[in-house]
Amino acid sequence: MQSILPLPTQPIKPGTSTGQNFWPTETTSSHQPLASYSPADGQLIARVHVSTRADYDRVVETAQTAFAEWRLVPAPRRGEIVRQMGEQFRRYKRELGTLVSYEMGKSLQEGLGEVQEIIDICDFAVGQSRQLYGLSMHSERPAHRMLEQWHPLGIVGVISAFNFPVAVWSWNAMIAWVCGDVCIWKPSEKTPLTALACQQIIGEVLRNNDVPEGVSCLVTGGHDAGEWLARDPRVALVSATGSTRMGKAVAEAVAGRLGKSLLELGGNNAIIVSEHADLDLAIPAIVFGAVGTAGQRCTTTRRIIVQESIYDDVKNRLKKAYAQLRIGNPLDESFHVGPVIDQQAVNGYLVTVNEIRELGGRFVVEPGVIDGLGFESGCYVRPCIAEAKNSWPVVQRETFAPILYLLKYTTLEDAISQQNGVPQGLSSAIFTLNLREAERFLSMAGSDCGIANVNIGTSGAEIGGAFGGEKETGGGRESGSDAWKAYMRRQTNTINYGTTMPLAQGITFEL
Ligand code: UN1
Repeated sequence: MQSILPLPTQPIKPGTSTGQNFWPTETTSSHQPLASYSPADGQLIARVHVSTRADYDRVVETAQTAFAEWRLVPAPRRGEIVRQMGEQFRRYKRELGTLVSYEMGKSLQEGLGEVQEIIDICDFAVGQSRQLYGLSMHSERPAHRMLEQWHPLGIVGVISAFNFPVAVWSWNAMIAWVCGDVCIWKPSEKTPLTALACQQIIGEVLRNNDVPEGVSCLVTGGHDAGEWLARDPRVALVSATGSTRMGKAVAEAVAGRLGKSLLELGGNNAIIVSEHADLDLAIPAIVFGAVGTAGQRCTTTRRIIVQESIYDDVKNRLKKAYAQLRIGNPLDESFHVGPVIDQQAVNGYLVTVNEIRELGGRFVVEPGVIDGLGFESGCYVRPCIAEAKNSWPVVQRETFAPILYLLKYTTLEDAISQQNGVPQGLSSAIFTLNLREAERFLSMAGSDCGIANVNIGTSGAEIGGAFGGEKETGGGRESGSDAWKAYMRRQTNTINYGTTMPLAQGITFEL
């Protein structure tokens, strides 16, 4: 397949000459540039400069200066700038979606869907820019007024993962910008080009609106760049998406300086399939949830918990559905499943597959790595299904690959306890037409996850809701609902417009 980008011979060093997309041109770097390979065909797409500590410090200083100005821009005006960004993403949807698909390996449909999430959050953020509401309270003292206001935080560091290389950044950045913050984005070292493309796409809007340079910054590199953000007291909030291991390191570093963090980490998402389920709805939801993005969404369906009376029926239907899956180049729309991100991910898949076998797990749909014509990158794996036990260590952890565990239950109570019986708490679902079962699943005694669905799968959350989960998922909420509050600081104000000085709590203090 032809590469969709010309292959530059030198590492890309985006300049500041275009202004407003701050990434320093000069480098004292002796670091190896990042090489971005496509998992679709194994081709080197480009090499990208890695930020040095000196680069990083200059970015932070520029961002600080920009913040002093940006916070004074009225929020609806900031919203108008984000609206224009949404227009740009509409214009470049196909190009960016294609690059996401090529650099990351998800299907073109899903690449386009990811850009659609950016467009949607831009629209949401525009409305939000006029709704940064604080409450007013009645004071207990006469001629006093109490209210709360929400002020911008400052610099927001956004650490994003390879699997949603652009959408997750936008959930954070668009909301942070209408809130009056400035952003420093550290994209995954596996997908630097999509990040560069986003910076280019919004650059024109920032220039046309005379937005100060430093409102949107990018630093590239591996975990040390992430660590700089986490340890830096100049960075008010670090929003990190990725593995639980990474999240724990970020949380510890940020907490060590009493900064704020917003974490969106691993999931181990289950679907309960009740004997009252409409299987015509359940089967496609399970299959897309398990194999979409080659099992590399944090919301991927990893476990299905099936009522024993319909277990064999569900198993057979899934077997049939998996037999129809077409695996191949993600840019070719006739395929359902593309590659995993790299060899490391293939190894992770194989380690888990071996562990399942060692534990005595039976594969209903066999695993394997695909080779031959069209699969030269070595990153194409077969989505598989294994009969397992919820307590197995391998089932308890998240393997970022298309491996689905089939579990059995007797009572709904047992199903809910298996569903909750993992360290993670991101997404969950039940398929049932029984109202009592559905409501029990959604009740305080039901799913313990940040997302709980009825008759839809675990992935594909809309941007309008708050996104995130509990336990090892990290507890953060981003995107819609009132997630904006994490990007602002709350200030409580009391104003005395009277002629006396009454104290609260009835205290008298006579001089
Ligand atoms: C992620 O995998 O980190 O809910 C984000 C979904 C997508 C976002 C996933 N809207 O599947």
